[in-house]
Amino acid sequence: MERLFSGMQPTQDAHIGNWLGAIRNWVALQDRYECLYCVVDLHALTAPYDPRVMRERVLNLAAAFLACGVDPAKSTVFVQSAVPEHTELTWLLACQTGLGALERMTQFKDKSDQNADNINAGLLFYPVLMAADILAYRAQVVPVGEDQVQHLELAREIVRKFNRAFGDTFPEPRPIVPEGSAKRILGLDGNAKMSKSKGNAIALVEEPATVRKLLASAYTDPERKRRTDPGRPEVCNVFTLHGFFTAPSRVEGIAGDCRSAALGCVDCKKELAENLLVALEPIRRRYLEVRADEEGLRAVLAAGAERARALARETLVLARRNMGLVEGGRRA
Ligand code: AQP
Repeated sequence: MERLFSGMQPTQDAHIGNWLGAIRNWVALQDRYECLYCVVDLHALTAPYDPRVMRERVLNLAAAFLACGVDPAKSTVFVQSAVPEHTELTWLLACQTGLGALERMTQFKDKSDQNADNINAGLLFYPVLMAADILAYRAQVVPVGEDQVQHLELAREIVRKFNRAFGDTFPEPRPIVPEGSAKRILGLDGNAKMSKSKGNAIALVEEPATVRKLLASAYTDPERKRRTDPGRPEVCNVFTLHGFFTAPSRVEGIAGDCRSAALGCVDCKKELAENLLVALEPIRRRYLEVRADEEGLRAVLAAGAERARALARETLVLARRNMGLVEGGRRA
């Protein structure tokens, strides 16, 4: 089986965009690849955060992975900072990465705009750490969302440069877009990508009353000002979300009723809220169980970290040796 790596940041609790665009696919990929799924807490340090809540967020996100069906018996589930080889490899790779390439990354530019008062070097190094995450396991396959394509391309470039300079060390990781994966779910503002940090998200585990309230505030077709105006489902994010949570036969009916104004936005959102709640209920139930057993959750993460570390150590021995570093200085 080929090896697959994917990670998610514990910036806030996971949302339905993370589920549709990533975690849901991870579950399906477990039977086809040897999967490593990681809570990438070191990446999350690049944005301002409160150290008192970070620990909770890491455990919440790991619990969300399991609640969605990531199975530790099939996949290695762990926390990035528990495997220090990620940061060591980051340095080795950084010395093979052009500064200009890092400065050109779209996400670096976007995040620098968002954090104008905290443009830290970690933001710039983010793609190198991401390359290290993948290459520490010599993973061949990476499921990517739209916004990670550029970073993965850079990781491939780093591999080519590294292998040219030091001999064949890493495989070039190949992006895969899993079947049926949602490329870019928009937030409740109907405009920007649903993001943990943008406050436009519906959390994966949320009180039903909050889900209803949040959806009631969701933007729809901006040109539909009155209840009697015909709507345009093709530009409406609420309609797009129906596509994921409502039976296909009913989705067609909603499109027709929206266009003819037989269905108003308020009722359309209410219907979506109920369907969304049905889909999320089993995840929520399982999440509450997993999260209540913190000892069990920590044991899963400890076992995952141990396995991940053994793999990463092997890679680091090879990388250090190929780079000409002295081997005797530390235990392999
Ligand atoms: N809106 C989205 N639609 C589809 N897929 C999405 N993903 C995130 N948002 C959407 C996918 O989730 C995975 C993990 O993302 P991440 O946590 O590493 O970082 P992100 O993409 O930056 O997610 P957020 O929510 O936008 O986090 P913040 O606000 O902290 O930056 C990725 O596979 C991503 O494609």
